[in-house]
Amino acid sequence: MRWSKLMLIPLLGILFLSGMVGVSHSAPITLKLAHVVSTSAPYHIGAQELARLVDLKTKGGLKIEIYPGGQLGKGERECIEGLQIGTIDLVVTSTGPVGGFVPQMLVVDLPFLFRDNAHVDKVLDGPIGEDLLKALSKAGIKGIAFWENGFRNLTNNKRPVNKPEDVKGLKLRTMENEVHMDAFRTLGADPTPMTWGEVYTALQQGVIDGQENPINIIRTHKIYEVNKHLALTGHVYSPALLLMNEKKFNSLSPEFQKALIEAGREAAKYERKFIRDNEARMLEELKGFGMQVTYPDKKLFQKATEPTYKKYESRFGKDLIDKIVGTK
Ligand code: EAX
Repeated sequence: MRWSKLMLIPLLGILFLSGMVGVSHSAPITLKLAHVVSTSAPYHIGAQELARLVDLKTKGGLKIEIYPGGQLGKGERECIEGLQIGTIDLVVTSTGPVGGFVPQMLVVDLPFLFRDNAHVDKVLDGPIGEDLLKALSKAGIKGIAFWENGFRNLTNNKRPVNKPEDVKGLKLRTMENEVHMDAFRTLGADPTPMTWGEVYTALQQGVIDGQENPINIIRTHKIYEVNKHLALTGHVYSPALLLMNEKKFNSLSPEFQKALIEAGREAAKYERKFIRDNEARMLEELKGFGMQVTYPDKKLFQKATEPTYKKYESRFGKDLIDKIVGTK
């Protein structure tokens, strides 16, 4: 009996349907990513780019579902706790609360440690940043990449701030970060640690007088509606982090792990660029919304917060701080 080519078609059909030929498509793995900021904020913009890149690099094998605005945890500390127990897979967070899980991460929150964006990128994308990411493993956390929150500035409802003395007596919300709290105590303020999700209402009700955050957070969370004065102190550079539950990361194939790391670092550049490209526009918009902006002499604030430096030098090691400050 002569096999005609035509007879092959139903045979291939049966083989294909039986899964013996054709491309095998196992179900995609979906990772839950949490952050606490609005969908207009840079963390969200960066997370969307991360999801796009991961999907591309894994040909749809790995998907990221983004849960914005504190849906999976009111504050960043709660999100990191969820990541540790595995209810959340990925978190984008400022380094603020991370020092509570891995104390040496607090070093990056020292006032005036970073000179400018170029200095930030050199340190955080180099061996010092790599070591800090690796240190997160002690807390069951995989540090994928340093993203950006930005240089923090001071807002309040009481008075314009032009010099350190103007901060005396202000009831200021800080992140749950002992270095920030110490710096503001040194300035004579009354620091109150609070998760991000409660800050707007606390300002609205006058429970606190002010808070401090980068321009992009002040703008995208409408802080201008509840705080009149903005002082461009730039008192701390606040890195952000893309974190993952380490067990979950290790359970992925080497190809997916590589794709996630690559995508996380490419999205870092994208997110930082978004912040830096939009900072001037956002500041003008804040002025348009009626914020009274002052430009204090940063050197005076740097001098006034030096005691915090001295206090933590012994904690983090003078050599690490000198290495960061000395990075050109
Ligand atoms: O990470 O809590 C804060 O002030 C953070 O800067 C904000 O949530 C973005």
